[in-house]
Amino acid sequence: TGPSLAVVGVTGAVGQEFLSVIQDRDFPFRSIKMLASKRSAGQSLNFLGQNYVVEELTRDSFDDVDIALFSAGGSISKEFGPLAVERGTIVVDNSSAFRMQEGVPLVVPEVNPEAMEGIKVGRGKGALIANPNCSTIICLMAATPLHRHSKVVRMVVSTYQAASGAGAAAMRELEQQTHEVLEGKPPTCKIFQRQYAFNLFSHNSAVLPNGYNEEEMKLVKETRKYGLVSLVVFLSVRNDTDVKVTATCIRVPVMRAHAESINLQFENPLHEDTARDILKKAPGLVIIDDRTSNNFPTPLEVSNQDDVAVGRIRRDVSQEGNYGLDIFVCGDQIRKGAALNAVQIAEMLL
Ligand code: 11C
Repeated sequence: TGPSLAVVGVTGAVGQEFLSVIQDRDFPFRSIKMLASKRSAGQSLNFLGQNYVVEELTRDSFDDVDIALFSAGGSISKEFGPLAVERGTIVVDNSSAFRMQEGVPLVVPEVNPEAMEGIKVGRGKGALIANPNCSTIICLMAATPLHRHSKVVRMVVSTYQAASGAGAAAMRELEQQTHEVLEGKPPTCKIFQRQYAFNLFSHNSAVLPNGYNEEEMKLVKETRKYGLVSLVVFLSVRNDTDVKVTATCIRVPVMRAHAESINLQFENPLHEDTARDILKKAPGLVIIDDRTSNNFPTPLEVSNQDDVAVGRIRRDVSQEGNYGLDIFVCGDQIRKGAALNAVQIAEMLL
């Protein structure tokens, strides 16, 4: 019983994580298709004790598929997403292809579940739902609960992004370079064209005419798609897109979890103790905020974990009174930043 599933890009880092999350959460399904490019087709794969052969993604792959989880890059999503929808499949897409398209819900289940209202399996209708960029998801998991309490008027985000955001090959490159550098050899630079191990650099996405890179502008635009997402529900200010957001995105030599420093400015005062209480109760968050032992979130301890960790919760001393807060978050990029969020969306479709 359950829906018929397809995983598109099943051999990639996120594709593989879709399978672990489906397994961990006991997601019900009656069948599952493992889809990938021609290059990976034919590989065999064991999932839940059963052998599957990876099939080539084609125009006919979606006959009889209720839910398709896509993570195979924007161009594959653009080509095959709409075809799947035509065939009645609900597509949860992890790429940036449809995120800013009007009518496509951009969803973090803890943040704005109402955005996908009316989309359900069994109604015979296909639909597209977009998973936000991982940096946006991880940021909004902490910023939204605070925003619901006291409206955020400006947010300044600085990210420390892991290799996994650039895919499995980038993770392998970081590992290989680390060995090479320690052995005194020149590092092999294929994915980033520069030394990554023992280094950091501005995010590798294209730099735009305004000086921001694409990753930074995703954080800005995706956050504003619904307004700092769900103030919507609590303040009934639908589509309040006036939150000011700026971001600096940096790639750091960490394997699979992103860290973000977030500065928030509020319309009304929000004391740091109140903020801590709000964050403690927020779903999907864990607080690591021990000033005495200087213990705060780290990418390593959230790796392979579902929850996003938040700490360094403190009043911004550059602002009068309690109008500003600084926080630091870490979240597993492949899990909550991609696969887990998509599977949570799929759960809401049932
Ligand atoms: C990174 N967030 O860490 C990126 C990768 O729009 O889904 C994912 C890009 C996206 O590099």
